[in-house]
Parts: sequence; structure tokens; C-alpha cells
Amino acid sequence: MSLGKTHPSEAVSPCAESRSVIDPDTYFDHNQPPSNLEWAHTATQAFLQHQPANQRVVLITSGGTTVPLENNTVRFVDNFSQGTRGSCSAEQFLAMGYAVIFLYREKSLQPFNRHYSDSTKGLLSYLELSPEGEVRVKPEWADRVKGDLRLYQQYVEGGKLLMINFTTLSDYLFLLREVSLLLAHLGPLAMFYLAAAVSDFFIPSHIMSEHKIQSGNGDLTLRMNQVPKFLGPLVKNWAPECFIVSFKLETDPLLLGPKAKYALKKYGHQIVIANMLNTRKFQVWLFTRESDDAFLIQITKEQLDAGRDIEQDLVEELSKRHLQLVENTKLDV
Ligand code: PAZ
Repeated sequence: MSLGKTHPSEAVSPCAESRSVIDPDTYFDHNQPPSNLEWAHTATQAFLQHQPANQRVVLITSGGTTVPLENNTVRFVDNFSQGTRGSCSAEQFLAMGYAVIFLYREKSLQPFNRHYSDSTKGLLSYLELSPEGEVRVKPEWADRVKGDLRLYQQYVEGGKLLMINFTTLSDYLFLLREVSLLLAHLGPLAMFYLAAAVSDFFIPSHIMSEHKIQSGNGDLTLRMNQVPKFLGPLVKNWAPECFIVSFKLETDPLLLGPKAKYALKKYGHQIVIANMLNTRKFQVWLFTRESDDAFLIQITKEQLDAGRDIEQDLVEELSKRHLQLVENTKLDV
């Protein structure tokens, strides 16, 4: 597949109109923080205090944000992301010795749990009753469950895995800012791995319908504002010394390369990982400011079907590059 050369300014959907975009600070002034914000602050602080000197820490964002249509929310706009990339990467980062803060969409896939929360198979399909009437894990799943449970307990109890959940776009942005400001103190030892699929459009809460939108008046027309771009403040103000990896997802191959390069140029962070919706599980491209060419990581469909995760190769590559930055920063001091 070729990555296109289209200029990103041409990459505007045919029905988008130009509108003023509010700045990120104004966003926080006009939206409600999530109920777990204070808890997340305290838990992150305690988590970071517990880490030994020189511990590399990664913040992984995972799953999709929702955009409510009503303040008393009955309906919302959602997206496809299941959290596979984030949850699988969390397992890999932990295996590589990182401490992981996992900021994930409630009910999306979680590390070590992800194989048992398939929407087509419920918990009961992993269990059976013994002849004595005891509940037990089916023999074909026993080794896997034992391994995952052991690792999960080891990392959570050992203070290496902290999980923080969000649902809406607004929850996500408040929590991202809060955790970023705490992680910033680690400088280059902290990595941001921004795999969550974050809504591009939203309805500000002060113009949102308070109660359930009523039917009976014909068609519903929605007007949504563009979400301010938070990568800018994250890179420049919240965590300027950290190693920041963002993701770019497209469905049109002609846009993927140009948009990844545009993001790097605009925000000046370290890496953009570009992926296509339909091939994201076996192909990703790493873009950096240092090279014009993308670095391709891929596995074969046969490997994928045999249970290999591309995140294994991706996280190994990122960890190597992150370590380089940490080492270079030490030399600069
Ligand atoms: O969560 P998932 O494994 O189903 O999908 C992962 C992904 C495609 C959401 C992620 O790799 C990604 O590209 N996130 C950024 C999406 C964006 O451009 O907003």
C-alpha cells in the first residue's frame, strides 16, 4: 500500500464548514470535570511516588471517547475503537519493565482481561460446572487464565499498573491533563502513548439539550463544534520534556502519510504512528521528524491468525527509541 502525497489542507470532509474553534483552556472552563478526577490525581501521585529512581513510565490512552447529545445523557455519539491496541500494548510495556498508567474507556478491553471480554462470548463461555457442581475454568482456557491472572495480580499489587477510566470526551480531556501535569516531573523518563480514538466534534454542554431530545418534530439536525486540538498544549505546556507518541488513523490511504507528517510538523513531538482502519492489526508506520520515510512495522496475516500481536514489535521499537532519548538527555546534562 502506498502512503499518499495529498496535502493535509485538502483532507477536509466535503460537508465540513469552516468554524471558529475554541481554545483548549476555554474548553476546561466550560465543561464539567469527571467524578473520578480527584481520585485519579491522588492515585497517580501515589503511583509515581512508589516508583524507583530512573523508572520509565508510560501513559497509555485506550478506547474511544463518547460525545453526549443531552446533559442528562440518553444518547451519545461513539466510535469503533475497542481498546485492543492500548490493552495489548500495556501488557507489552509491562513486560519490558515499564510502569503503566492505563487511561481507558470504561467497558473497553483491559490488559490481561482482554481475551475474556469478547462481546460475542460472555464470561460463562469460559466456565463449566464440575461433576460436584463446583464452578471451574474450562480446561482449554485454564493455562491462559492462570497466566493472565498471575501477571495481572503481580503488576497491580506490585504498583506497576494503574488503571483510570473515562467515558466521555470531557472526562478524557480532564484526566489527560491531570495525569500529564503529574507525569511531566519525570521529564524524558515518561512516555505518552496516545492510542485512544478521541472525538473530533462535540456539543458544548452550555448549548446541549438539558433533557432527552424529544421526537415528534420531524428530523433531527445536529450542529457540532470542532474539538480543540489538545496535542499542542500537551507537547508545549503540560509535558514538554516527555517522549510523546501520538496515533493517526485514516481510511483513505492517500491521506495517511501527509496527515501524519503534518501532525509532527505542527506539534513537534517525537513520533506519529500511522495506521489504516482495515489493516491496523498487522501494519503500522512510524513517522519521525528526523526522516522523510516512514518506518514500517508489519506482521503477516498468518502470524496474526496464529495469535501474534503487532504491538509486541511496536512496543519493542518504541522502547528502544525511548531509551535512546533518555540516554541522550543524560549525556546532555
Ligand atoms: O482500539 P483499537 O485497537 O480497536 O484501535 C486502535 C486505534 C485505531 C484507535 C489506534 O491505533 C489509533 O489510531 N488511535 C488514534 C485514532 C485517531 O486518529 O484519532
